[in-house]
Amino acid sequence: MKQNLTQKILSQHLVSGELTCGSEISIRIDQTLTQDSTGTMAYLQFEAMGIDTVKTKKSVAYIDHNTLQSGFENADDHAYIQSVALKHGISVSKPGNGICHQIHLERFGVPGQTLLGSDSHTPTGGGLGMLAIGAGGLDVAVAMGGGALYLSMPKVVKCELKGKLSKNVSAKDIILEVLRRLSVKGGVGKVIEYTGEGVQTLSVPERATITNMGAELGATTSLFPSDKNTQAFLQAQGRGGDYVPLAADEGAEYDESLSIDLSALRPLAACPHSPDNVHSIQALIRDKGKIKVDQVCVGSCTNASYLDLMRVAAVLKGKTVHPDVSFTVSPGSKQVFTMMAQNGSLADLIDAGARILECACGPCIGMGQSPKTGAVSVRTFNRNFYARSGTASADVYLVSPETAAFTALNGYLTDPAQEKEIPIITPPARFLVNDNLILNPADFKNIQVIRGPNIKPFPKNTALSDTLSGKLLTLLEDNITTDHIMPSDSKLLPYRSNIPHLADYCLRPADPDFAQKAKTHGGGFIAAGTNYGQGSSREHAALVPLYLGVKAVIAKSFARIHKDNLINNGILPLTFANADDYAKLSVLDELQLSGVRAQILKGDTLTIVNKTKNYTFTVTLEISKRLKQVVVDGGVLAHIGARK
Ligand code: MIC
Ligand code: SF4
Repeated sequence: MKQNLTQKILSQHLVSGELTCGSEISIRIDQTLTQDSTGTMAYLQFEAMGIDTVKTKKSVAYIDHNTLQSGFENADDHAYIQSVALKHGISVSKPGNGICHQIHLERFGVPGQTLLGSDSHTPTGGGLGMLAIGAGGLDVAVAMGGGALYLSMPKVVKCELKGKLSKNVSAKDIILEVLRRLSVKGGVGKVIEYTGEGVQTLSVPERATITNMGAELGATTSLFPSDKNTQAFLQAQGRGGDYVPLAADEGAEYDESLSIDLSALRPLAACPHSPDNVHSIQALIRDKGKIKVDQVCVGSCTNASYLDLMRVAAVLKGKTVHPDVSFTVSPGSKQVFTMMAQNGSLADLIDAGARILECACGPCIGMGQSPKTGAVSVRTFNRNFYARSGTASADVYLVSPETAAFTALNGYLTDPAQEKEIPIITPPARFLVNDNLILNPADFKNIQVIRGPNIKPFPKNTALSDTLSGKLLTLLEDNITTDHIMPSDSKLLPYRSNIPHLADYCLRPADPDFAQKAKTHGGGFIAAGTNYGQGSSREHAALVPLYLGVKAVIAKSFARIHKDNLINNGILPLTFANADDYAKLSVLDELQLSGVRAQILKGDTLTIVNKTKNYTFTVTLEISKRLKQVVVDGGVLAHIGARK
């Protein structure tokens, strides 16, 4: 049978199941990655599993998110991660080495292998032809221990790229166009596979920009073939031996398809507050006039490659950033940073007025550089969710590096297609390779795990009760993100290993009184619209509600990673059988489910009694038999314990 590339990689890694859409499969995981803001929890969970050494081909613990050390907390987390990782056979990428996805692409990704990462942008590896998937920390901990990843077989969408990008139009504009067409929920349950002659016009880092931001579609992952450009990239990284050619079979079938004419594409921007609120910059200027800009930030795992930053430097060379713009640059990795220092382009950026930040996530996750009140901030990042910048009143636009560079000079949102052509920058024949900030476990013996006072135990669930009752604590709208559920900024990120501290901030951007209500009523239920839990993979968005006594979330639909995180922690992700029932609910209605365990194990529907309004409604829990047992046991750790 003719296979698409997704099917090929999946069948080579298949442990159980059949590749039919929607059915549960499990796959072998070759590599894992964690980062520090999800890593502490993932390693605490890994330790709880009692496994000595990881069973993967390669596992790397990156420290790249929580790098502002304004108290002891982040440094405590770093020390814990470094020691626990080395002890268990995991390589460590020290702070200063760069952003996990950029480094993994440069130094570790292998075409055709599987990668599971405790970060939603793990699909960046798809730019190299890897099947790279983001997940919660617990799933990654299981994979490190040699366990398979269970997922429901996604639909495979063919995205055919035709032609070639025109002047100053960028790979970022391609993914913004896909987001414009498919929306932030358009990719749920799907893999986006890129094909067509346009693929050959894109280098690996450009492909990685596209697969990275495919996370914003809600997609399981995105995938490019492995071809001559992949080979050139790996050779330039001194890893030519990792190259394998990979492509879909000629005439392979896909579940859905779309096609993009690259030559017709114009520079785009995702407007506040959603990555799919995409408009052409030309149209924005036409409709709104000049949009004055206060801040421009270049960086993040989407757009901080050597090519991206060299283009920005080429625009800024010999010029000065607009007087009203604060302009920051965070290189994606030490490799990028050093190469730009050596070839002088870093000097061009500094000279033009760039505020050079360390190579880390930085402003993308609100680790510093929050803009001023009511600011317009133009960023090359991948998420512009409400309040994520750390300034709730700010308007964040997501654009390409080319758009960002001209905007920084002009002081207003600028269409780069109307500016002079940026000289073509060819990928280097040889990147500068120096892995001295990667610690290898083989070089460290008799490691003691360092647990500073910021490392607190995490909440564990117990077997599901047969009767669940309590108040409906909140009624939320569509597209609630995990940034709403568990906000992150420079003040909160240091407490990622301290769930009791985080609890007070749960859902604050969406419902400021939520934590108080949950505490007053001893827990209860959450109800929401479609695509609940989109965005970050942070398991904290399940662990914190668990700590606050949330028993079930009832939504019109869920985002994949968050739904898995809820199940993994024994919270029921229930879907309204009839979406109209959402509107009948009011906050503080008393809800009750009885005979829950038997209902779950026997079928896919459950009945909820609204005791306040005296009616019943039906919800569904359409998950595999295996997951039903997990949730009934009280989550993955309780499930493993119960079955030992
Ligand atoms: C993000 O971009 O939101 C993060 C921070 O990288 C998260 C992980 C986290 O919340 O720690 C992600 O994308 O999964
Ligand atoms: Fe870091 Fe931002 Fe990428 Fe998340 S999206 S991994 S915070 S750079």
